Amino acid sequence: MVDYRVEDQFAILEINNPPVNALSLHVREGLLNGVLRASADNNVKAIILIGKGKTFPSGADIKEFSRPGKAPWLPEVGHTIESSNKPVFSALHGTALGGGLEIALFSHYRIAEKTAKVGFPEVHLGLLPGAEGTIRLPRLTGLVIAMEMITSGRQVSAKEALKFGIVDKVVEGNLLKETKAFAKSVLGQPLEPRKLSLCGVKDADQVDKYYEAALKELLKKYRGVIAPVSCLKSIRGSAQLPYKEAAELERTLFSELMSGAQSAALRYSFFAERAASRWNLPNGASSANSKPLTIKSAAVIGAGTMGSGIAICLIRSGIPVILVEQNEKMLENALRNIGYILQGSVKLGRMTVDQRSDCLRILQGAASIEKLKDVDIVIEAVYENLKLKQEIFEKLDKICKPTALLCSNTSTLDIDLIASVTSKPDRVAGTHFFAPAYIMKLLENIYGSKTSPITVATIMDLGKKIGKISVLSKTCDGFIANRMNKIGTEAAFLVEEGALPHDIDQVLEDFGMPMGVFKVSDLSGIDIGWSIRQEMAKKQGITLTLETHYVSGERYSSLADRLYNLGRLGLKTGKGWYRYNNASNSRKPIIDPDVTDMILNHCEKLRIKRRQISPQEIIERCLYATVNEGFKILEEGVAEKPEDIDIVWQYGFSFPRYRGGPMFYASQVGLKKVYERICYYHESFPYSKHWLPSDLLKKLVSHPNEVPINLWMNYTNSKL
Ligand code: 3H9
Repeated sequence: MVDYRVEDQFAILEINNPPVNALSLHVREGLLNGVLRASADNNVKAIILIGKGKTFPSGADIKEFSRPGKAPWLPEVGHTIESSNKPVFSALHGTALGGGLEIALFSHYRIAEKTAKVGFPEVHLGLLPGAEGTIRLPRLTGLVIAMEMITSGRQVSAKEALKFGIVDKVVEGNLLKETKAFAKSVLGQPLEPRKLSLCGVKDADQVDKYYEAALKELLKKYRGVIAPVSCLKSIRGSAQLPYKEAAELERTLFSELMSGAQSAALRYSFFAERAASRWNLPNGASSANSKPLTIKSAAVIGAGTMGSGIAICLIRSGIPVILVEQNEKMLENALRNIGYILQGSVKLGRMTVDQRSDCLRILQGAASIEKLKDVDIVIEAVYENLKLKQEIFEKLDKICKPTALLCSNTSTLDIDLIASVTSKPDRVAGTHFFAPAYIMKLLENIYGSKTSPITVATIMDLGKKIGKISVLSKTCDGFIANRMNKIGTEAAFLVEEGALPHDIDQVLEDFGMPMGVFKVSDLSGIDIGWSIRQEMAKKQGITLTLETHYVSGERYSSLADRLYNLGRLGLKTGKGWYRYNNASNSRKPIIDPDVTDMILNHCEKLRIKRRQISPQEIIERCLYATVNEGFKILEEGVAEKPEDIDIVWQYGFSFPRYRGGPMFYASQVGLKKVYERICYYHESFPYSKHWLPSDLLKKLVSHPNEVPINLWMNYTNSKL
């Protein structure tokens, strides 16, 4: 794991632990022993630490954090490096992150290859740099930069690291050779001034001022998240306390974070995100044995908000797009709008003027689908109507080349029904983007019963290429995301029973959702939900009225229909569940007594007895109903693993990452407790079939050993 050799009187300790040279036990042992050996060797004048392969260590081994650890610990290795009687040089390339950067900060000198990046990403794992990174970095950079780098987890370039004083030299070419050359130029110089444990923090007298300012920012930016504040406290300690005491404080704060629920959820999320990109189909095909096709050109059908957003994602990644729209005026508007959106990206510094021009150069509009005969993939993004989509796919089937993939951006419709009108159903799949498509990171890919592994591999690969987090779902009504989301349904019932929309929104926001469900509904438009409900009623041959309380034996709330009838369509009309001050163009929701009156009136008419509803009940009703559906989704194989579900929620619905996702959250509450509450609500609300307990959840609770323990279960703190 650490190869030791001596060359030109340099002991080279080459760290070899692919893929990212994480500082696992054997690496720590190798470094410790290597430094001791080199320090005792009279033929060695200096020691060089370098990473083999693509990077210097990118951190501690995160997998080890969930197991009982073993010495030597990283600080011990670090102090052995610093107290060596020979100068130690860290030669950085790739990503020198977390514990890797800490090792470098224990070294006497740091040389970075031009493309290297350094940083402390621990905060993204709900941690702080726990091997004295919070004590050492401020000694090099001063407090302000250290606070910014550590609380944000930002990676900085070698050039910036040189400017901040983190590295001593940036080199090009052969890193080892350049490090040796640098080392020769400083050999013989005293080591004491190079030991950060002996240095002070130069702007220590300003610490209170910097701390207060940074804290204010953090509390605003990361509501409810613990780690950034702990990072800040530890950095404050570095300036206020003697080195040893500061290191002790850091260790205490690190241990507190490590044993907490937020870090468990964030570490789980790190691996869940990577696990979601791996997939297995029931027929044995998988990401490991299926090769994607190369997509060199694409078409998007429908130039509405979704279609335009999807086109942006593709052209931004260099894939030429034909945007098809029958309505020429709409097409013109869409092309102009795309130009504006990209202009906005230039203003925000996310792309250059030239990159914008390159994007627009590979975008062309077309009024008919006849032009699509050569494209590699078509993504249809028209109105959510099965008949319309089937007509389009029937035409595409005749026009496109036989190898072209035909995809639909449907958010609910059965892919098999869409594929059934084509002669090549193996080439048909769903690519469900989330609005706004050019911002939201999630791509929910859907396979039907005939979709081929190559098609699946290609859309999963395409997601990665266009910078999305792709998750695979089997086709069903609503797929993973929309099928599982019961928050809106339960929230409406809770309002009927006694809560008010702003009470529910407050509880959900306190839980960590960026926006409550009623605010989201106002933002997207009350008419959207109304059309879906009308469509559903039409299909069932039912007429919905404002007094409808049950539909096909299922409880139904007509509260949102009342809003629709009043013309309260949300933000766009200045009124919805809330009121908005449109005169000042404000998007700030204001509680509206008219809505309260409307709700009370509705309850009176339907003779619903209102009662006091606790925040705990709001969370349970909204989330446990969702979790129960999540288990059904697993049971039916719609999602392959709980990680896929949680990643959908993090990236599709902004579920707080520090809670892991609904499935992980449930496991932290305790599955037994969640199951019991689901049973209780099932008894209380027999007319809502989403409370019918999932068989899989029941089995997990009663016979845990029969259910395979997966990654998700490894991370649960409370187990069952
Ligand atoms: C720390 O250092 C604490 C210390 O301060 C104090 C200790 C006392 N450990 O992301 P990729 C795996 S905390 C274990 O796809 P990329 C990853 O799961 C740590 N495994 O590659 C994946 O496995 P698989 C602070 C790790 O090129 C594979 O490597 N450091 C670790 O897109 C490839 O990963 C961090 O938080 C790890 N540390 O990106 C850095 N890192 O193939 C976390 C990666 O089975 N890592 N793996 O799915 C990263 O940010 C990115 O992986 C990196 C490379 C930028 C390095």
